[in-house]
Parts: sequence; structure tokens; C-alpha cells
Amino acid sequence: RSLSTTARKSLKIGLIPADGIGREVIPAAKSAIEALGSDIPKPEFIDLLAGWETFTKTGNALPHETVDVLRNECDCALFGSVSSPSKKVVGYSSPIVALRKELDLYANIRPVLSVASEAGQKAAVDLVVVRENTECLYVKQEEQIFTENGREARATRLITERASRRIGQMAFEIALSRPRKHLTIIHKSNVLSITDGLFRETVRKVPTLPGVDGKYDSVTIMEQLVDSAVYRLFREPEVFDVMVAPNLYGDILSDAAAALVGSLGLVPSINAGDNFVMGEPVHGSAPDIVGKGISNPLASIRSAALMLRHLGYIKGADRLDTAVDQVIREGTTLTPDLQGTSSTTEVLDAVLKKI
Ligand code: GGG
Repeated sequence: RSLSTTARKSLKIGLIPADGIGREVIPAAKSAIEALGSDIPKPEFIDLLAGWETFTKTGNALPHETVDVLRNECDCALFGSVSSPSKKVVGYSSPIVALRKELDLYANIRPVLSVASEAGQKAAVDLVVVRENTECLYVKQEEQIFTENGREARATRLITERASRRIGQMAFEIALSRPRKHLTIIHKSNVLSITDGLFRETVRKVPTLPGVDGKYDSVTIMEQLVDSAVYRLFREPEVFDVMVAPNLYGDILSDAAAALVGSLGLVPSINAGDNFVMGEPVHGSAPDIVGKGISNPLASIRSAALMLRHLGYIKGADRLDTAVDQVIREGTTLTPDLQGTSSTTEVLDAVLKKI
């Protein structure tokens, strides 16, 4: 479902590199977008703050101004990566989780695609994880209580019919748009029969919703328990086409699927709502390689392509994707995560030449 492209003179893109290598790969994506020239409306970039470092400087990981500018001035955005601490820090909350909620970006769409050795050949892995992006355990309602037997920690896992229905609708739309038209619903309702049961049942019912009128008749539906889905993903990834999952399972599944295509540094995503879209590489802030100049910019460039495609700028998106595919296929200019010896800048330059 693409957002309206009606006669924009310029495309205002919020850039939120946030932490770690986000600050290396988002500028690379910016350069790739700039190289598209007249294939997209003139891009105007607005730099915005968020992240752990922003929190340490300002006391706020997601300044109000960032949300306001995204909401009121931007057509879309690119987010880098965030380094939230693993321990509770008073006053801190993950800005990416908050941003997805603030902008109601309810779908996290993560295509995982291997690049065939020759153009036109079938890819060995070609699937899309459609992850619910606003609830499940990520509502972050956690508490700790002290009992006579020691501490007890609890978390609320929220699954609603509304969120399950709209992610289900998005997943059916994506499945319908793909050649295989195959959708797998991921759950664990043999154990979590109430929460995952509601997710499973609601997604299953999407084809019977009022107004659907047989639109999804050509989509085949399969179900898989999340644990066996991971097993099958590694044994026979070709089984999967579109996988729709509650937030936590979708997060884990898409990182696992990234292992099948060589590197997390290749896997893009968009956070999509009905009115806004934000591209984001699936990888995190990678503190172990920050500042070494070797972070892989390809996931961010592909995320920019996904964002443009979602907005309806197909030609620009195709040019970015084709350039990335060519660089991967040639295999001579790759960062170390792909067994190469090239720097971020060298990989970006190789992509820019192909564009
Ligand atoms: N771009 C994906 C990313 O930043 N992943 C790390 C992540 O989601 N961390 C959660 C957090 O640090 O709040």
C-alpha cells in the first residue's frame, strides 16, 4: 500500500541516525538518495536527534522536536540504530520503540533477499517478515516485586484484535503483491492460547472481513509455531514467502533470516503506518565497529529504496536496489561482514557509480 505521491515538488526526509554506526550508514543512504536526481522529487533533508547519546546530553532520548518535525514537516524518514542500555536507567526509554508508537507505524516490513550470482536468476532466499510493531512485550509494562522467596519480575504481553487485524491486512496485501502469494502466520498458540490465539484467529479472519469480497482468494495460508518456524527457516527457507508475526517473534525471526543472506548488514526494513513511513536498517548500532569506517551501508541504502517504493517512487527505488545488487554480485567492494576488505565509503562510492 503506497502513500500518495500526488505532485510533490520536494521530498522532505527526516534523518535520525541516532547511535553508533547509524551515524555512518544514514549519511551513506542520504548520498544514494541525492544521486537519484530527477527520478524523485528534490530531496530536502532535516537532521533530527534521538538515541542514547541524545539522552546522556539532554535527558531525553526522543526530543519532542523530533516527533513534531516528523509529524508536521516530513514526508518520510530514515532511522539508523540505537544503543539502549541493557539495565534500567531512570528516565530512559527506547526511542525507536517510542517513535513507532508516536507515529503509529504499526507494520515493520522486513524483506530478506539473497542476491543470485547472476542477474535474473531465482534468489535462494526471498521472503518478507511482516512484524507487528506496536504491542506484544514491547508495550514495556514490566514490574518487579519482592517476595519472601526473592525478586519476581513480570511483563505484560498485549495482543489486541485491532492491531492483529491491521497487521494481518498489511500481510495479506503484501502476499497478494508477490508472485507466490503465500502467507504463513507465526504464533505459539499451543502454549499462549489467549494472546497468540487471538493473533492467529484474527489474522486468519482477514479474508472474511466486510468489503474484502474474495480479494485474497489467491493467497494460500499456512500456520507455523514460532519455534518450528525458526527450524524450517534454516532447513528449507524456500518454504516461506510472507511471514506475519507478533512483535517479538517478528524481531527475532527477521534477525535469524538475515543469517541466511550473509549479513545483517544487508537487511532493510520500513516502519509503515497509514500516513507515514520510516526506513531503518535491521541491524543495531554495532558498538564493536563504530568509528572504524567499516560499517556496511547497504542495508540503509536498501531501506531508503523500500521507503521510496512505499511512497510510490518505483524508478528511484529500483535504481537503488539494482545498484546494491550489482555491487554485491561483483563481490569486489564489500565490507568485512561480507568477507570483504572495503570501507563504508568505498562501498558507497561503488553503489553511487552504479546509480
Ligand atoms: N536499527 C535497528 C536497531 O537499532 N536495532 C537495535 C534495537 O532495536 N535496539 C532497541 C533499543 O536499543 O532500544
